[in-house]
Amino acid sequence: MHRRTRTLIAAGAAATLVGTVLPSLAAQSAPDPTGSDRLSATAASSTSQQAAVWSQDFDGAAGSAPDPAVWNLETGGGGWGNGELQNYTASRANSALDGQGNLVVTAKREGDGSYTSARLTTQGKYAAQYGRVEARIQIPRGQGIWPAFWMLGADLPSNPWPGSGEIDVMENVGFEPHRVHGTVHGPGYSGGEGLTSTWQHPRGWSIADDFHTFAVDWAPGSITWSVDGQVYHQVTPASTGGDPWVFDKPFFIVLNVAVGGAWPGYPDGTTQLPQQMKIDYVRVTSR
Ligand SMILES: [Ca+2]
Repeated sequence: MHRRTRTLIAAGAAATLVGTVLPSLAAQSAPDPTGSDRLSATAASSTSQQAAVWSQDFDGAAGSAPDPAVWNLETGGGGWGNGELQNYTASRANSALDGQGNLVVTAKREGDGSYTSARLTTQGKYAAQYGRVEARIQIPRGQGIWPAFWMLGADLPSNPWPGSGEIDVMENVGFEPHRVHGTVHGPGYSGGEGLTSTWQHPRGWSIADDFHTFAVDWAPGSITWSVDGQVYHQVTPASTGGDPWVFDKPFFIVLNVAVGGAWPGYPDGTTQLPQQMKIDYVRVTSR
């Protein structure tokens, strides 16, 4: 979510990473022209062998709060470093269980023209290190809408960002309805210099049309991104160009829907509000 200097370089960055990162993936499936399918099968089979070590399923009464023992609601406005418009609140109008097993984050336009939304973190309450970190989410849609499922180094704030590191499991910007982005940021590769790649819906459909499972498989010295089991991005210490690898330590989880910002741009006449991000579960599993 930290994109202060972000410009539209995702395609170029992704092309660079194809050259530097994906050979290791290709090597695993080189004899098979449908290599991505084989990687998907590998990811799926490994999932069945994993045990849930931490899971948030959001079962509860409609209108109830996400478990305060697990989730902080960060509040306030001020742009959040990215020129964002929303004011994050702790109101059930912006974050609540729906009674059908989902946490719903709602971005709204208020009567005075301002925007409200919610940003949940597990900082100080839960942090993961390694394993599969995944969430099943139906994202919102629309110009200027920026949903994200991501992680920040648990040594914040004593170790300031970007030294603390950031793992963006899933980000979508509304002007790209059929794409999501997976990225890491760290010292020397923050802002627009993040190590990023893009997953595109195989049929070109809007990601927001249905639930999808967004995941990273995180191991010492590697992070691998997938959507619905389809692997599309991997980073290792060799990916940083000599900058420090800061991902062998605990990270806490963040879920939010931003409205506006330098990267997604701003709502326009096509943007329909309110918009909802529905999270069926957030789960961390290990072998
Ligand atoms: Ca659920």
